[in-house]
Amino acid sequence: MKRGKFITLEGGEGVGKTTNLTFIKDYLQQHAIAVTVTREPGGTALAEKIRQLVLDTDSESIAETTELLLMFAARAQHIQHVIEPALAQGNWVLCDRFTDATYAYQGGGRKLSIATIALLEQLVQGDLRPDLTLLLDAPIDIGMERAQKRGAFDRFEAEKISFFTRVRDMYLTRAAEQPARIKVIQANQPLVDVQKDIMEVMKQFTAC
Ligand code: T5A
Repeated sequence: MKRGKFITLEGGEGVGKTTNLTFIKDYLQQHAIAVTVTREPGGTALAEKIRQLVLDTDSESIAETTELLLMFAARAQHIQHVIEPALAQGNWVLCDRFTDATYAYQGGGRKLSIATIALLEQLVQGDLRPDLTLLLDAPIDIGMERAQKRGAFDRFEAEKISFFTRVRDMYLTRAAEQPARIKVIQANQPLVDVQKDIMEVMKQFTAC
């Protein structure tokens, strides 16, 4: 059985990851590719409980290191129970956020050590890395405005603009360092144009 491909969607708050996840899933299915759609933090019953813990605004103040370890704890569970079995079966996995989010939010936003994140990445993932990452990038005010329309803010969305500026900068730095894997999509365009750009990337990727 040929191993599936691992695709992740990344970006700041409200840039359109969830909206475009469905678009990419439909594109892959139209090309007869079996796809498993999932998200982080989350993707298994236990990892979804961890998601609730880290996004909940009512919880006790969460230490930054606790937050980092919870992200990787959820990821370890997700990889073992969902991502690896799906890839091994030949399914493609389409994941709403993965470890680039940890570099961006805990590394960039919270200013935690990148070397520590890299160490945990190695411990939890071994050689597993996304084959393709679509980074939806938009000015912070646009994403926040879209996220606001959707309802009450979670624990991350309640952060300050300076936090999101560091998140965005870290994402863009990683995209500049890994241009073969991370494709930047201008997400401040009308949805139809965002999806045209995504389609171009997907055409090239599925042709390989
Ligand atoms: N996190 C996660 C970490 O800190 N570390 C980690 O390691 C990981 C994995 C998860 C939170 O956890 C943090 C980061 C996050 O803060 P989440 O739900 O994955 O939360 O992330 P959010 O960014 O909060 O997800 P959202 O659902 O808010 O945003 P999306 O999915 O990017 O946006 P979406 O698709 O819901 O769109 C928002 C609105 O905009 C509209 C949509 O219709 C929708 O109404 N829209 C557009 N409008 C106009 N033009 C376009 N081009 C549009 N595209 C979408």
